[in-house]
Amino acid sequence: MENLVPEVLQGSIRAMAKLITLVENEDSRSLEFLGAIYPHTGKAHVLGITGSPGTGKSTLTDKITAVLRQRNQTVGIIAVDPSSPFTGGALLGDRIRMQRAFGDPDVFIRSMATRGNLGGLARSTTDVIKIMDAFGKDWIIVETVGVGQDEVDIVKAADTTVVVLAPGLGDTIQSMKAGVMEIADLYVINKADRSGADALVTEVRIRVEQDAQIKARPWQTPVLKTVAVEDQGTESLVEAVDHHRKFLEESGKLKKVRWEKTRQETLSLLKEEISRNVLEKILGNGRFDDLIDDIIANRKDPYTSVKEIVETLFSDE
Ligand SMILES: Nc1nc2c(ncn2[C@@H]2O[C@H](COP(=O)(O)OP(=O)(O)OP(=O)(O)O)[C@@H](O)[C@H]2O)c(=O)[nH]1
Ligand SMILES: [Mg+2]
Repeated sequence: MENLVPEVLQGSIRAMAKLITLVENEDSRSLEFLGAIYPHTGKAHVLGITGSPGTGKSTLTDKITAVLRQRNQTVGIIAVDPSSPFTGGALLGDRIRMQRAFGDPDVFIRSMATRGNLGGLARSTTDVIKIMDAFGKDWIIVETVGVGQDEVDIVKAADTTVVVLAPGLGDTIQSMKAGVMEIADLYVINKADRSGADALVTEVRIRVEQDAQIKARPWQTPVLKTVAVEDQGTESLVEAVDHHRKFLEESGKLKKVRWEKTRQETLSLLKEEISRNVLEKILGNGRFDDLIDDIIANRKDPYTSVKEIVETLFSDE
């Protein structure tokens, strides 16, 4: 296989797309390529956009992209869709909604659906961010559905996280999981053309203030209103993101955030590598199936057996 790395670094869209496919297919060759592009990463600003289904995340992403393009900034978009792995229906919808961005060679859109577990998706999303970053994208926008604990891992890859809420979707602050307050750098109440938007803004603002009183935070989480379909409030939203980016840089927090991110990424790579190697060793010789027979026949129990396996593993070495 050709070495895709020089081409990606020179800005070949074809090579970038190929490398992303390798990552998605968990092709073993991708690790070597990812290692080689790694020193060229760290320049892009990663913007996470998350929120309940249908709140307007894709529409917002499209409008934000338009604002960034007016500034001549290049954009990579990753639409993560953990909820519908097989249909592709939502992805198609995203594609149509982001149509405008599509004709522009400086906007690269990639949809990603889960194959296995969400942990795997968080890993491959991180890898795709790295590829787009090394390619030279100024901004990388990651859209994820939901703000449950599972998605938090995906969002952790972002420098700035926008949580999108909308009136009339059962989106109340009570419905928000505890983790959401932790990850939101900015709240957007979209569909402000609908009734209930102002009430939702007030509700979220009160909650943000309460939260700020409990934990003294240097960053005041803004709560903004948008009507994405009419492109209202998107300019201010991008300005608020700029503001957050500046805050991260000037307060030295960006360094801390990236250190923590690098730690998490390296740790999850390590876990993956350990479990792959160790399981290969344990499952390779067929004795594991004999053990299951023993467990079923009550000759052994799984708790003691697992402990024994691990002990043997380490005493071997
Ligand atoms: N009234 C109104 N409708 C909007 C607004 N923004 C988006 N919509 C509509 O809401 C629907 C969902 O918008 P999307 O941008 O697809 O929302 P999403 O959050 O990306 O949806 P999923 O990816 O499926 O979770 C679409 O029909 C949009 O046209 C808005 O500000 N006002
Ligand atoms: Mg969407």
